[in-house]
Amino acid sequence: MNSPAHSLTATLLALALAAPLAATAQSRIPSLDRDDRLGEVGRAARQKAVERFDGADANKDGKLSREEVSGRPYLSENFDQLDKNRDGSIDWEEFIGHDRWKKE
Ligand SMILES: [Ca+2]
Ligand SMILES: [Ca+2]
Repeated sequence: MNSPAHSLTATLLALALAAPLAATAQSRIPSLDRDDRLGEVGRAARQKAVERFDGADANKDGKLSREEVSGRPYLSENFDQLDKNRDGSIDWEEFIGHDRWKKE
């Protein structure tokens, strides 16, 4: 078990390392209103993500509970990491990992 001081250091280090990567990933997300190939790819990817999200959202409340993802290995294994605000469910933005694509 980590001492509190050690885990704080580890957390700060993780944040320092993760932040630039997250910023890079974010800037690579194509804007959906682009009129070119990248916009097209983005729209297709968003559409696929919507289908996967809605397919898992059995009660159609716009978020995925632990139960709803129980048959989906990636989502259930990474549930805690994906649930960034720790409210016990994965919403659309947590599902796609950024906030640049609105669901509809
Ligand atoms: Ca749901
Ligand atoms: Ca959440």
